[in-house]
Amino acid sequence: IDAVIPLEHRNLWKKYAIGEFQTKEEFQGEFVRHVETTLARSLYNCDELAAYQAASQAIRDRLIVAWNKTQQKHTLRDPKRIYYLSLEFLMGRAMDNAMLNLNVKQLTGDGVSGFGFRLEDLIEKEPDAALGNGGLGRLAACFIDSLSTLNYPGWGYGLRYQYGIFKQKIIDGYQVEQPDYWLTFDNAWEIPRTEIAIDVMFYGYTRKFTDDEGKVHRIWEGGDLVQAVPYDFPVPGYGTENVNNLRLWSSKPNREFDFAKFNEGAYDQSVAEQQQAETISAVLYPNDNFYLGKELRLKQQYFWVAASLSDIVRRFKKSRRPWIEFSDQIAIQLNDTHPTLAVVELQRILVDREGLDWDEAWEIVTSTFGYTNHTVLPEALEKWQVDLIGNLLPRHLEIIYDINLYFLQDVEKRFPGDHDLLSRVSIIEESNPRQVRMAYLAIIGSHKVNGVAELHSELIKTTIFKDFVKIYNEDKFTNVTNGITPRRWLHQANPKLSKLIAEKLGGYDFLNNLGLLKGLEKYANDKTFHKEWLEIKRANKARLAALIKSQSGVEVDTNALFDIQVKRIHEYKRQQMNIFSVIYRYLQLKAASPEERKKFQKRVSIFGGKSAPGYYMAKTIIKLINAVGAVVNNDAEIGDLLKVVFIEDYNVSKAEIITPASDISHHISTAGTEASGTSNMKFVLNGGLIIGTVDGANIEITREIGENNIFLFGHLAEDVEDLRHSHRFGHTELNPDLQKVFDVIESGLFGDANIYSNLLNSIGNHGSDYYLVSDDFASFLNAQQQVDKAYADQDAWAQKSITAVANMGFFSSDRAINEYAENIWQIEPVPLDN
Ligand code: 7GP
Repeated sequence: IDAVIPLEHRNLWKKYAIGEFQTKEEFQGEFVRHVETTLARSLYNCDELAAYQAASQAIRDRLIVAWNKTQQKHTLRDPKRIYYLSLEFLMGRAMDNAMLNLNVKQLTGDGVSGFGFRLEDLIEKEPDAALGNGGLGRLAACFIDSLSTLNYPGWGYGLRYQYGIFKQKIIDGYQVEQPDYWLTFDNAWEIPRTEIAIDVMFYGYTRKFTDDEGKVHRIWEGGDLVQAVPYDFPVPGYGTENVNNLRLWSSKPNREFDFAKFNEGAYDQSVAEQQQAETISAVLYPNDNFYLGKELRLKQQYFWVAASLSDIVRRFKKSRRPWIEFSDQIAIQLNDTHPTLAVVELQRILVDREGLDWDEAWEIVTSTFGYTNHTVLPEALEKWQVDLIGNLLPRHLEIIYDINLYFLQDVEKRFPGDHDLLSRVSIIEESNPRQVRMAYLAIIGSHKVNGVAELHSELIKTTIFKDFVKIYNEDKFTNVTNGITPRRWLHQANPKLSKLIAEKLGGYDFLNNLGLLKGLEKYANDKTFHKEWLEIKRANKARLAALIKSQSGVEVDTNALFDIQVKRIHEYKRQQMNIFSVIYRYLQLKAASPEERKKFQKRVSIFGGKSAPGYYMAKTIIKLINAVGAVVNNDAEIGDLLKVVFIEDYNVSKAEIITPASDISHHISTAGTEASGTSNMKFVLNGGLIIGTVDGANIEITREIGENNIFLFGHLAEDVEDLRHSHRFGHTELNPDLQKVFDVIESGLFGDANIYSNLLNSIGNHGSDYYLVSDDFASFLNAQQQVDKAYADQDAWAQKSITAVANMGFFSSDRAINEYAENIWQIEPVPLDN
């Protein structure tokens, strides 16, 4: 490349190249320039928002320089790349993260304070990039952080929703949804790439034609075109100059077909079509662990997959390598089944457009893709109606049929006469209406399938994908236990703890090598260290108490045990069981004499999380939590002994305040239902202990930190089927303590009992109690008692907490990404240039 650019140009360029900020004065100069030129404001009307925007522009400039360098280096070296396809990236805020990763937080703080601003206030001005629902989307965000930090050449591909996950208001105790228009002000953290717009087609028909050599082809034509415009989000690594890219697509009307209508004078129609095109990437579907068969969602999926693959293939073709090298150069990971159409699209590109033979193309496809499953819940598995796909993507449906045909022929050869097996594993479910089973298509189209925690990866092999284990080699199925980035979830969220750990370990290396936390173990019995440790927890609790006060007006005592459950509201996550136990505690307090009461451990029971807008049961649970809070928090007899708060609009930036403040947190899904969980890891990493079921990653956390440092309870996954069966056929009595709780709810203590009757009837009154709330209730109450007892001895508690943190190294997303890189993607880090 250098050879074609004259030396004098190169030198001139070098002379003016932008470097890193060395001093606060350099930053201040850039800050003023951005206020005056980029924002067209001045000293006299630079408010906090403008100051945030100018500061972020200044930092973003530095980020972009590093991003450019990284991309140029990758273009030059042309290493194998990983593309992570995820319909959700729950990024949260960018500025704090960028400052920490570029190591300019101190000088930025000093810089803005020179103009009378506090950096903390500016950070608060940034809206969350909330382009995800929960665990799956936040995992993707942690993963691209690790890809950058570990110098892997990796891009994320997703959608640039104009509306992220809705904002949650609590009105009269109920969840009310408000739109999250996060792009009101210019977003400094994205770079529009209008010059690389890609056409994506929908509808139309397929046509058969025979070429000169007599070969029969099918092509797809006559459809509507929509444009995909990429927006690039630089993703900085920590302790490296490497800055990877997250490319999010935005849908725009296709200019050509628009103008035609416009010319004909069909004015309003052309405008309507414009708006329709923009609808595709307008809004994130707000469901977590739940599949909804809406056409617009299918459009989103294909739009994003088609644009991403076209981009990937274009980049590959620039290298002029033969097709056979495609999977030596490219790995694509499917984050759940949402991008499964990519399997079909790549096959279509290779066969219909590039003229490869079916088998040759299929070999390339299957060695390129890997598929990660994130749930075994049946209601979350995608099954698209055959007719819906056939109408929107007629050629893709043909290809799906062919993939299925060849697959079933193969199965038939290996298991002759097993017709049951054939119908069980067919991609097409012969139901009415017929459906395409996306998970099966993803398995058949990938070379590796993984679950996200050990138990989950075992469960998918023995339940939902059992037949495929028989058909394929067992080692097609593997496990990669989830992880979290210690940069955001320790260093950024809990700067005090991060600093204390750095002091003890002699530096911040643990942020790149979380195993080094092990070095804390020798302080586990050190009483002075306990004091420092608990002091930080206290400070973090005070920070959360202030948030609670400002939001709900409730004052909480930071001496109380902070007991937290924040995550999406879902029956399987069992917030209902938690609030029932809080009611039980309240009843016990009320029944106790004033003397006895004093012996109770003070608690603040903190809940937070969104319900899917159409999820009636989850919404009822939110209402119940708020109603209990209204009664308990205003009971003068109880005072600080028990408070119940629901934190409105739980999101990433609130999680950064909530997580470090926890003494105990709840991860209490019915055994076998939570694939992994990742907030469990965040809480323990921040010195909070957990009360949990033997489910998901709780099991591996226990293995790592020791069973004395976690409060486990409840039935095991292997017992769940039998228990459910017994509910159906036996007559099972409700747990007596739970019955007492139901009785007071039914007495109207928390408002009109009718509001809760469906919730209660799903458990008691011959309800199926599918999530085993009653079966686990006694064991749950017992675990709560153990928590109270343990908390009474603060030194013993600190020892548990420190020991737990010291052993959390395994749960870094760096470890997870290294496992994917080695076992699934076969990619290597690209070393830094010096
Ligand atoms: C979640 C799982 O529920 C959670 O256990 C896991 O930690 C997380 O993925 C990351 O792997 N699943 C979803 O958020 C989800 O919507 C269905 O999965 C597609």
